[in-house]
Amino acid sequence: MEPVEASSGWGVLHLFYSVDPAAAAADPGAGARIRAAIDACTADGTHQVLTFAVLGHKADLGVLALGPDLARLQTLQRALAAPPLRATWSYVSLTEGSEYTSTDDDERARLAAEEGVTDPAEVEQRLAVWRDRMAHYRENRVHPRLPLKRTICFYPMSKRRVGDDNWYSLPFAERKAFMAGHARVGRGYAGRVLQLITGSTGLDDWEWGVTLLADDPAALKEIVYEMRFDEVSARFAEFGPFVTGLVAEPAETLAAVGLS
Ligand code: 76R
Repeated sequence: MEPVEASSGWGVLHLFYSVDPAAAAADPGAGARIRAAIDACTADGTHQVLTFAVLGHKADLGVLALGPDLARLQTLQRALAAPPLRATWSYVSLTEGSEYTSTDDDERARLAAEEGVTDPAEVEQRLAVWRDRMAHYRENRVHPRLPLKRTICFYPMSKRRVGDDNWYSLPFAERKAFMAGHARVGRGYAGRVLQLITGSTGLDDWEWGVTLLADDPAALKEIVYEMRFDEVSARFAEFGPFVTGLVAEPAETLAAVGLS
């Protein structure tokens, strides 16, 4: 198939499989075949695949694949969905920048209010450094390079649309103020939790996919728990199913799920 690329954002597939033990026993080449399919997807150096052994019986194997070409991601999906793997769930989304990131004016106001910086030359110098940092941050949200943390948690979520708690009927400034509180909680986990928020409105059953990566599984629980008290989550969040897994290189993950 011809490449299919979004004008903005990379494609993201979260794929979940169970392993049929009898089919796996009868097919000793299955692990190598799956590794070859993953290698073919990532061979261009741009598309990335994370594999994880799922904890609990929602699935055995989880695969997070992302990159610019949706056709390439579908090719991987098709190669994996064959015995001894059986697809149990999937989620489709696109990476996205944030609608609510701070603007130059926000940062100018913050410099004045929080740091007392008002001298025009100093403001400009501080803004230049800040713009550079924000450009990197945005680039990493839209075109992420996933690190190999030891654990992963994935769940889809939406913003509520009920009565007075209708996120989509709030004015932009109010939503932005809410999200600033959310980001403050999130930044407390800098270095401990890496989050990837991908958009799925119009693409799958929920509005966002939340992927959390951390070496310490307790950090996954703590960040989600703390977020529950933040007003954005407390008032507006609706959640789908949660899946947790142990991330490793493909060969190790496949061995862990009985596909060496
Ligand atoms: O501009 C930015 O990217 C920083 C501010 C920010 C936005 C706009 C941010 C920061 N997030 C944003 C958007 Mn988030 N995030 C979640 C969850 O379980 C729950 O209750 C919520 C699941 C977590 C754990 C989390 C973590 N975030 C979003 C959106 C889109 C909303 C929209 O557009 O309306 C969702 C659905 C969402 C959900 N968030 C952060 C984090 C963390 C750790 C940060 C700080 C990142 C950093 O500063 O490095």
